[in-house]
Amino acid sequence: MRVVHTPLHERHDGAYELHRGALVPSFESPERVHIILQALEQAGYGVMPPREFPEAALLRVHDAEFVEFLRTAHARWRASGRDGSMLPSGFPARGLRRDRRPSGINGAMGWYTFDASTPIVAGTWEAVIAAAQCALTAAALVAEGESAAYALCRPPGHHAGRSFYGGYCYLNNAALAAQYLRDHGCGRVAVLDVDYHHGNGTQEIFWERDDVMFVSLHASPETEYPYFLGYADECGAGAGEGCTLNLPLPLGTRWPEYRAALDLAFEAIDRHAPAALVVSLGVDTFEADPISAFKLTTADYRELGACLAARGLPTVVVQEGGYAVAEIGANVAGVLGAFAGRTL
Ligand code: OKP
Ligand code: ZN
Repeated sequence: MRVVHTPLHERHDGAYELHRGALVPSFESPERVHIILQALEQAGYGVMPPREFPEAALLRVHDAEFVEFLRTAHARWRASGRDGSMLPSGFPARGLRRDRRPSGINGAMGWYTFDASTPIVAGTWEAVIAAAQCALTAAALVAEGESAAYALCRPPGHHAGRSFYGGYCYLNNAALAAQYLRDHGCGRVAVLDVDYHHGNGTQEIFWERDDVMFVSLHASPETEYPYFLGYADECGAGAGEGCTLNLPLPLGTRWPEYRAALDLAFEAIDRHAPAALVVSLGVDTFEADPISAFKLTTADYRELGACLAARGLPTVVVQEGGYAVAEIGANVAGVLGAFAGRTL
């Protein structure tokens, strides 16, 4: 299994985020990828840089004005006399207008994001398009006949929607990979999101589609981020009705219950009969994750990898979250090992 990676992710290094009432150093750090890469290189994986893709590939999933906002946001911020991390301070919640996008950068930021944990710095856009290209490259490898490929994306993507960012995510890498597969001869695609947090962006992007199914295992939004989406009664709409499946799980979930939910996920995926699988791989379900509360162990990630690889579907694995930096390499390598056994 090939690993697609570029050091350009380092250009994105948000200084801090709003977390439980305080500005704290960003959990989503370049070190995460350094440690994953080290573990995969040690395990002997072939690492390759991403190919270049035209902007049209992004616009298959994202709104053009939104992409333009991300591209120019930090320059606008600097032009207004500031520097460093951009964070918003107001959002168009209930009772406020959603039909007028403010012309100023502060209002535009609140318009396009939904939280204050997703900083934009001078190099964010460079890292964001590099991550998108990693995901597209992994999808291209699979479209061209590889049985599996891994995109070591950073920043992650599953909270980003057609025209919004948030949750450390700017462009939706997994959605771009799924759309690329659809556009290059692949039949139906299933996106399976195993990050601790609900993939609200991916759900939004494919909500009304029956050609890309979205299935997510995550901590219940009753208490966990992103709080306002990810309940079991969200099933898709229009042509996509029945093509979204949410399996929210309680705090403290361990492997046996997780595994049972995974079986339900695959029952639904099997009914959809996809030609390929995209896995949004977050390892923030780990017992020592600093912002999460599931209890998976490093050994459990090998089981998870075995469950995913056993489907025998062409698979694009896209990196999402995971903030227990010391163990993130072993946990990701644990999942990928099962695929590598099948494809090396
Ligand atoms: C991104 B991914 C809670 C703040 C939550 C955002 C978490 C984003 C997770 N106080 N901050 O799904 O791993
Ligand atoms: Zn997460």
